[in-house]
Amino acid sequence: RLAVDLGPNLVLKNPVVTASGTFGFGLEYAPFGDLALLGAVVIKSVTRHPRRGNPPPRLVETPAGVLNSIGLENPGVEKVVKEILPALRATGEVTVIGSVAGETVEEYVEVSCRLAEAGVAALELNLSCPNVKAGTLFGHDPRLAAQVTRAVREALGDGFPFLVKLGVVGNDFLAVARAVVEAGATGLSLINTLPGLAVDVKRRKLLLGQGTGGLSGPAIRPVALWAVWRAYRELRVPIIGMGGVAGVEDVLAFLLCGARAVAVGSGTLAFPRLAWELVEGLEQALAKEGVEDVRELIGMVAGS
Ligand code: RRO
Repeated sequence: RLAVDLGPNLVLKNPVVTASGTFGFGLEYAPFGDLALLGAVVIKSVTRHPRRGNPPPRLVETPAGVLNSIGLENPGVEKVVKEILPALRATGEVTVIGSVAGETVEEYVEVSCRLAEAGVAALELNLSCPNVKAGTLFGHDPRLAAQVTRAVREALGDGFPFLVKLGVVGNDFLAVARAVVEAGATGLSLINTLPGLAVDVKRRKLLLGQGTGGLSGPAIRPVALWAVWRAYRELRVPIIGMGGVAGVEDVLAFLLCGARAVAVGSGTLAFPRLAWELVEGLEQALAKEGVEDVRELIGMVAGS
């Protein structure tokens, strides 16, 4: 009842996945439940070389959501392939989606190929990191986005599923989405965090080390639903929807707007078992509504 296909050669056992970056490489989430029961684990974005990330503080909680300024900290693709992916697999039959970031087309291609060779089920090309200098370069320009997508597609060969993750501020995200789909991406991940900042009024000081950060959580949910709905209507490709998912209602809303899978991120800070609860809750909700197959819901929202 819960299986969804997210592209060529990629069937998830259910639509609930973890958002990239939320649990580092997924191992941090393993103490809370069996990762193999989730649709997939999307790992933190990986670059060719290790990166230390931005100066602290890197996380600020606001009533509307969480601001992060991690700055793409990661141990580099070598360590991820040699140590982290094997450790993740040792926990069980986990479906792993690799997330890739970089500063050049060559870096995206190299990291994508290394992760694909290491056996990830699919890739997510992160063209929208808000917290590093070159982070949104590719995701803000349809031509550059298509260029990096085409290069990765050619290197991976036909048939390997890869999605492109986009933000929706400062770019014409639909134009970028159209360009990457034409260039060979098999789907989209929508949305990355939105730009934001928080202020310590007493000290007259910005609260994040780098000044600005990426906002996630309930505040961005309507924006994310809108982006998923727009992209689905126009492009009809598989989409992982994310932004402020906190309950089964939110999962259903994303599916109805056209998402094939739904990622949880900052909602797990308060409820670490959220992802597993959403899988169970979705099963129950479908049974209650007499929906035989979750795929019946995808894109089925009607206007008023
Ligand atoms: O590491 C980060 O600061 C980060 C990344 Br790569 C991203 O894609 N989105 C985000 O909110 N933070």
